[in-house]
Amino acid sequence: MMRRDFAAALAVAIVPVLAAAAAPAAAGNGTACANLAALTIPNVTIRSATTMPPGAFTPPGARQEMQVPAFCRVEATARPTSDSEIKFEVWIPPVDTWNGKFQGVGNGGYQGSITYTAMAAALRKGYATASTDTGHTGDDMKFGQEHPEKIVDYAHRAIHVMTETSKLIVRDAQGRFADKSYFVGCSAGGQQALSEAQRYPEDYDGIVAGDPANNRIRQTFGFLYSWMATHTKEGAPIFTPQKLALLSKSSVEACDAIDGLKDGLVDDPRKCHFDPVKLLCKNGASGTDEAACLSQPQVDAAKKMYEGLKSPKTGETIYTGWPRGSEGFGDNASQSWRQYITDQKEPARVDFFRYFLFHDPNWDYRSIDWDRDLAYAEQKMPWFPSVDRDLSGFKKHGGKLVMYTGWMDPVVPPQDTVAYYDGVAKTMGGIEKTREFYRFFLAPGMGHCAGGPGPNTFDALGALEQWVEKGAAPDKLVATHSTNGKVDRTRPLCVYPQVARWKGAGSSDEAANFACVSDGPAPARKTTTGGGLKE
Ligand SMILES: [Ca+2]
Repeated sequence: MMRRDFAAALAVAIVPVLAAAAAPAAAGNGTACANLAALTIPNVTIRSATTMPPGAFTPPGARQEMQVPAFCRVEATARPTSDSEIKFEVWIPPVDTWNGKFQGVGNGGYQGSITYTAMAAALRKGYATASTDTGHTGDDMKFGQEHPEKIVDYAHRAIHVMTETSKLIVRDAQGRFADKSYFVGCSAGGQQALSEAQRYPEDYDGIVAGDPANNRIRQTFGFLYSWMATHTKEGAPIFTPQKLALLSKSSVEACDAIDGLKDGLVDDPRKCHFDPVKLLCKNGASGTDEAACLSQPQVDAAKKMYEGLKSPKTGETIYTGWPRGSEGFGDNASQSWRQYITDQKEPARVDFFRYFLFHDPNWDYRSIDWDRDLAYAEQKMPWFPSVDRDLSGFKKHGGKLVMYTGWMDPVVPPQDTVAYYDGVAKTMGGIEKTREFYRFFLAPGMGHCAGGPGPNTFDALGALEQWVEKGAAPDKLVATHSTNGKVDRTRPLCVYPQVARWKGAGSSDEAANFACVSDGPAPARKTTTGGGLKE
């Protein structure tokens, strides 16, 4: 329904734009930057089009400047509905430094702002690039109150409208359409990436989805449950950061060797069943011991966090728990349960319930009925998450999708990302057929989108481009880990469900000494009864 409206809008949009581009300029030439402001695109206002010199650029609202090459900066606002106010920018390199490609970049959290740093990175590599504020300002959710269309803009429409319109603007500026279009995003950007593949399969030729927060309704329920599990009835946090770090350290120590290599990394935390009761403080513990042990409420809270949210009615999992190792593996709040769970004064994203779902700013999270309210949310807002397992539109378009996630992600549990991929494989005719267009890479010891003790820096877009442009599908991504800016470990991230195994000789800090192999009870292959994947 909505998709068809957009197709119609695009058909209308192309006509005047192409006419404008073809008329005064010589064939093959683009429109001068400043003249792009005169473009007429239905439901879009071009606010400015400015030639920017190379050098320092300070994004609106930022304190720090960035270094950028010369580009044409287009600021625009799209209003696909009367309630919409989707701001976006398109940055276009001069035609002689353009790599011929378009890159849409994603957002983080509920971030109502343009992702300038990602745009600058894309521009430096020669891409024309675009980013949107997703239709609202600021990282809180009050914008949704009385503005249902703005929630839809945030959920999936803004990225699509940005993409569709930016392609036209780039075409005008350069005198031709981009050869290939890519989308790159992590976290909320990963959700946007999967949303594009699911809802608007023709927007992009290649998509990178990192640590995708695509199961957004259930993740929000998971945040609420996790907050209640890790706080007292009075709302005091049960864990200190030190206890979270103790849990991470103890989990990894207990499970490091399961994968056959003692390297400080747990290849697959689903195989780790470390019981936090082993850290329970003994009676009469000294002060020193107390720092290295857990109280009973802490043990109980950790167990709930690992187990995740289960339906009180049926016992079935509503949202998976967080993996062992993700509790507190780094000094930053984002490298632990702190940022989204234990440091929060109230459950993270509780405003989803207040402003998006129940339209009641006074809604009390203690009143949650997990089964009833989940059913209501999923029935009322099926367009909010991006959990459609049928990617046949994207496959038919010839699109390629590279997804990655960190096995220590404390924000989006990697088990949920695995479950989504397995679900797609089941829907799309098995894992082999799915791998023809959609590949998944899990990074042991990596946190949310970046960081962590495991190798966590890799070129997913580069691998995707080889696939899209040369037909070379990636079997692995070589990842690096750095300390103080110096690479001290490299390791292949293998295409799921393969894992990296040390060959038994040479340094275990060098990727060349690892092979990608099938591991343990591999997902069920085709059987004579036509089985496919197990859930
Ligand atoms: Ca290990």
